[in-house]
This record gives sequence, C-alpha cells and structure tokens, in this order.
Amino acid sequence: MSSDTYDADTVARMDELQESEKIAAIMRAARPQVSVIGVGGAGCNIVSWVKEKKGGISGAKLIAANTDATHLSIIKADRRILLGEKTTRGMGAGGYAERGAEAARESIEQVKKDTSGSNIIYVATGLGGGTGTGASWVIANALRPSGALMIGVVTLPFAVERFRFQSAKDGLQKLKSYCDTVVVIDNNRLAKVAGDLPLKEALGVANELVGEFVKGITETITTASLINIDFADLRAIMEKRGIAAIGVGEASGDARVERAVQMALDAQLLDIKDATKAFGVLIHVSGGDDITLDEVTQAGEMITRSLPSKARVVWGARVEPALQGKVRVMVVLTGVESTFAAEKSGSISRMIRSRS
Ligand SMILES: Nc1nc2c(ncn2[C@@H]2O[C@H](COP(=O)(O)OP(=O)(O)OP(=O)(O)O)[C@@H](O)[C@H]2O)c(=O)[nH]1
Ligand SMILES: [Mg+2]
Repeated sequence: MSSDTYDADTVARMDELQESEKIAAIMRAARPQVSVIGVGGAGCNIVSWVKEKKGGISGAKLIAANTDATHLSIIKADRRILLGEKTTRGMGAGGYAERGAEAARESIEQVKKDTSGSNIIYVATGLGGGTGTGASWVIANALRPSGALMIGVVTLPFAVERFRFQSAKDGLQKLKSYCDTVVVIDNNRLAKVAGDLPLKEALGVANELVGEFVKGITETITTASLINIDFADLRAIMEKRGIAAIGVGEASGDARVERAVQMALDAQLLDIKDATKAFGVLIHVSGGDDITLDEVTQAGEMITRSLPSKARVVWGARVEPALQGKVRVMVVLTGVESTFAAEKSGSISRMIRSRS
C-alpha cells in the first residue's frame, strides 16, 4: 500500500517510527559485543559471582573455563568449558602452569568459537595456580588475531602463598604481552582495604571487586547510562597500555563524593611506581537514583585535578538501585609501572620483604 492512501499525520508518524527503528537498529549494531572469560578456579568463581549475585552482565556473555570438572560443575555461567580433557582428565592443573597452558591449547578451538564476534574480551583470573596462570595467556594469545580489545583482570597471590609469586609473575609477564591492558589487583592490598579479613572472606571480596569492575564498565558502554562510556574512548586508553591499577572508594552521608574520591585515589590496589606517569584514567561513578549529575561532575573534577594534565581521561556514570544513598567511585590508571611486574627474576626474597 502506498503512503498516499494515509493522511499527513499518519505518514509523519510512520516516518518517525521508521526513523526510530533505524536508530535502534544502528544502536544495536554499534554496541560492542562483550565476552568475559574466567579462567581457573578464581576466574570461574568471579564469573559465577556475577551471574548468580548480579544476574549477569547486560550485553556480555559470561564464560567459565577450568581444568577442574568438579569445580566447574558448581559454577554458574552462560557457557562452561572444560579445558584440556585429555591433558588433565578434569582433575585440575595441580599448580603447574605448564599443564594449564597445555590444557588451554587442547581446548582452544572451543574458546575461539564461544568468544567469536566479540569486540571486547575480558580474561579474568587469579594468578598463582596452574590453570589460571598457564591458560590465561595462551587464551589471550589465541584470541588476539580477532582484533578484540583484550583486557586481562588478575589478582596476585596473598603473602601466605609466597611460593606462588614466581609463577604468578611469569604468568603476568606473558599475559601482559598478549593483552592490551592487564588490570592487576594485589590481594594483599585488597585485604588491607577490606579490613584484614580471614582468607576465605578476602577471596570473596576479590571476586566481588573484579565482578563489579567488569560489570560496571561493560554496562556503562552497552546500556543507556547517566553518562555513557564510548567504546572508542575506552579503546584509546586501554589499547597496548600494559599494566593498569585500580582504586575503589565508597561513601554515604556528608561530603560523600569527596570522601569516595579520596578513598579511591589513596587506596590503589596495586603497588605502582608513579601514579602521575599514568597514560590514561578511567573514572567510573555509580550511585543510587539519588545521585546527581553535579556529584558526578564533582568527582571527575577532583580526580583530574590530582592527576597529570596530559593524562587522557575517560569517564562514565551509572545509577545502581542497590547503592541507594551511596556513591561509589572507581579510578583505573592505565599505562603504569608495577613494582611486582618490574621485579627482576631471582629477587623473590627482596620482593617478599618489600611486600610483607
Ligand atoms: N579472587 C579470588 N581469588 C582466588 C580464589 N581462590 C583462589 N584465589 C587466588 O587465585 C590463585 C589461584 O588459585 P586457583 O584459581 O584456585 O588456581 P587454578 O588456576 O584453578 O589452578 P589449579 O587449581 O592449579 O589448576 C590463588 O593463589 C589465590 O591467590 C577465589 O575464589 N577468588
Ligand atoms: Mg583449580
């Protein structure tokens, strides 16, 4: 039926409808596809926490990959991959990173298939064990040709696990060379910020932090937010940037923005050489629906004032109903040098001394 059978109003409404459908379709196509792959026990626990406690991530696929079949069987995810069925027979890598790497090689086609079409891939893992340490870099390396922005998110072992430091460090060096950016969280610093918790609870805090980080950043890109983060901007500060450190602060009541910002700046969760040398800064502000744009702007200004003027700043803000009355600020510094990653091999004792 031709449009001249309708009156002018109807035609105008049809045009508008067509236009908004077109905009919606373009928006959907422009929205980046995101995959989050948790590798090893810790990585899978992080993914499972997001899936179970947070109902997943809007616009992202949650994948759990482990060599340990028993552990994998209790994990919640959109997709679960048993790595290296022949190599480890579902029994884990027993702390051997080389076995973890071999297992990942064996199952790499499945990993590629499940992440295909992604524009952003997060590889989340707890460094120090066999699977996460060995498989994460093999996976990042294999997925690199896809052209996706590859972001590693890793934790470093606790001081009580010092026998795992060298392996974690080797794994981090490799992962760093295959990812655009690796966000590194030192469990020891995290535990301090969280108030010296028993190990099990501290692990829970680590899962939560990594989970919130990945979910917060992703949804500020993929869904309509107070201030959206543009994928191209994110790429600009993350692409080929090496190590990133993160700081988190949360406050309610009087001067909540100032206090949350100060906390996030003071408590970087990685020992870095010089924050003022950061290449880029990602600022993420969230709060209950009582958060105002003024507060968001105030947070951004406070952070940029305390950092070098040449640093590139990207920021976004989201309303999260669960944060009613509170403001949460995340500051990610990209392109920094980490003391842990920079330590020369063979100087573990010095490293331990400086960390304990
Ligand atoms: N965030 C977080 N970290 C954990 C958790 N469990 C262990 N870790 C940390 O992650 C490191 C690696 O442990 P796992 O993830 O259990 O090891 P894996 O990669 O499964 O390696 P294998 O068990 O040897 O195959 C540990 O040294 C801890 O520092 C967890 O549930 N959450
Ligand atoms: Mg394991």
